[in-house]
Amino acid sequence: MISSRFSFRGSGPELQPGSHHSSGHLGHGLGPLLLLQLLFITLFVGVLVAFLYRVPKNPSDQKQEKIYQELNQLRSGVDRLCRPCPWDWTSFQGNCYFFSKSTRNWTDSLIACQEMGAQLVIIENLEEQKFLKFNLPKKHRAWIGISDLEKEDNWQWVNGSALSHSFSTYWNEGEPNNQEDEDCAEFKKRGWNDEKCAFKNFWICKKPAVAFCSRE
Ligand code: MMA
Ligand code: CA
Repeated sequence: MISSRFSFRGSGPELQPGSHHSSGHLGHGLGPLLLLQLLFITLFVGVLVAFLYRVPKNPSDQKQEKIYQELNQLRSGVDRLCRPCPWDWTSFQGNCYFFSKSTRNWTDSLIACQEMGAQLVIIENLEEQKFLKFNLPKKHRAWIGISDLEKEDNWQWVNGSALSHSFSTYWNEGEPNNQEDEDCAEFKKRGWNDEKCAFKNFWICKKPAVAFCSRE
């Protein structure tokens, strides 16, 4: 029945149920072929339907897409206006740094940083040391957040932590020399120097960077 429906009409004795051998042969050969044809037709129609429905977008879809594009452009524009640090501060590896334009003694510099929600800078690694050296105006010397005010030759950061031995290379050659009692550390040219705490100096503050606008 199936073979006669899908076969070529009048194609000869093979399709007649008379020949036992050939009809048995056809039952094995034509069945999978028809299935394959059906499969192709189904696939083709499916792809065609999907294609026809997808390509000509209706006008409201096109409008929506345009709105999305404009929204994304606006978002990237806003992102560019956002800063991780306040104006006049420089961002570096998740922190904000303030290089003062006026001078104070070490204690008043410490207070100035606190009043801005920051700390007199605590240096944590060589990258940071290099960043500060590079960003400090050439002629400026600047207070950093370390002193041996509590105990001579016991250098302590303003958060109470001790100076790591590995940081001894950050001192300028011959420093700290405690010349006429120097208990506060400054950046001077290439590295650190201990200086009299009453000396009026520029200073550097540090505080964590905060995202002032979201990217969501
Ligand atoms: C200054 C003062 C000292 C420093 C020497 C280095 C003359 O004193 O800044 O703290 O050790 O310079 O030459
Ligand atoms: Ca010194």
